[in-house]
Amino acid sequence: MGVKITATGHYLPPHVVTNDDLTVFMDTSDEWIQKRTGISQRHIAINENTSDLAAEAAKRILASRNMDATELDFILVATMTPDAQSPSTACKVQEKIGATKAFCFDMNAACSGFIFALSTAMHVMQSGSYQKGLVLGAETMSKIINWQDRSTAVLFGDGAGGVLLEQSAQNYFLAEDLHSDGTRYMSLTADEKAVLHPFQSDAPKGNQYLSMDGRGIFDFVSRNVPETIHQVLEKAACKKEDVSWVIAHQANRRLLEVLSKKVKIPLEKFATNIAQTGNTSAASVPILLDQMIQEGTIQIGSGETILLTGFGGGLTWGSIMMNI
Ligand code: 4VN
Repeated sequence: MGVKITATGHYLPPHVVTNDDLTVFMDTSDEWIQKRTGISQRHIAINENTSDLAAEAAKRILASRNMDATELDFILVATMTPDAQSPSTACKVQEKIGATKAFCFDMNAACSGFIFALSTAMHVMQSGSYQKGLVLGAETMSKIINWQDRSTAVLFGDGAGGVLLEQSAQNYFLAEDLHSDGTRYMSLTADEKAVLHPFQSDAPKGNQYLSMDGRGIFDFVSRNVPETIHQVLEKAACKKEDVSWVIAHQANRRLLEVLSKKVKIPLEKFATNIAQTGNTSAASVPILLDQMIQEGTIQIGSGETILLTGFGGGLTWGSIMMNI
């Protein structure tokens, strides 16, 4: 039983915030942000929540395949910024697009969310019980960012992307390698919930904002992500030269340079859109994949080998090798 990606799509909210726009209320500069991160601008959602972005991406995916939402068996949304704890973002997407038959749920693996969700959905489909499903990564990071904190506020943006999975005779997924290290969960926290009941005097107060040990995360990624890339290549019995594109989570351009050097895959094979979108967490990989397909750099059905890799809060990290 095989599974393949048959369509992709993405949606970026129209409001663009440039680095210079940030300097109006924050002590930072376009030069510093570009040099340290590669980011020039990000899209910020105005009057749209995560499910709105995800639903728009979903509509675009279905339109590109000429498929009706009623054909979907499931919708899986990877997000760390859901509209609410309940209902799930995926159920709101279902309502917005009319996917009446689908079962819907969210998954949270922070910036690795799309990789973990794609793996999960692929295995759900390999059971043979489902024909068609959407896997979306969608975030409104702007609502959990502390806009007074220049060390994190300059890094993130909003957006959504995703893929349509369908059953096929051949399996296009070659290998995967997924990891977590919960002992280092403090390295990236966001929207920690307060305990509101009256039975505990020292109840946690919660913290809405994203908080990140940037140096710690950067070092973790530099060490662990080359390893998962090597692992997934080995599991797929592929050579580095077989990889047409590495589509990595867009967290920092300098990090992509570090990864390229360490795994000895040329930087030209590391796709990037961070200059335009910033770090969109779980949405970054599917947004970039769809942009490359739309501009014709990657063609569905070409059989090219693509390596997807994600990493971030949890800590979580992992890779998927696939043919497209
Ligand atoms: C993976 C990474 C990051 C991340 C960490 C640090 C960082 C991005 C710190 C140093 C600073 C420039 C910015 Cl590597 C975030 C996530 C979460 O998605 C995942 N930027 N920086 C500098 O140069 O001073």
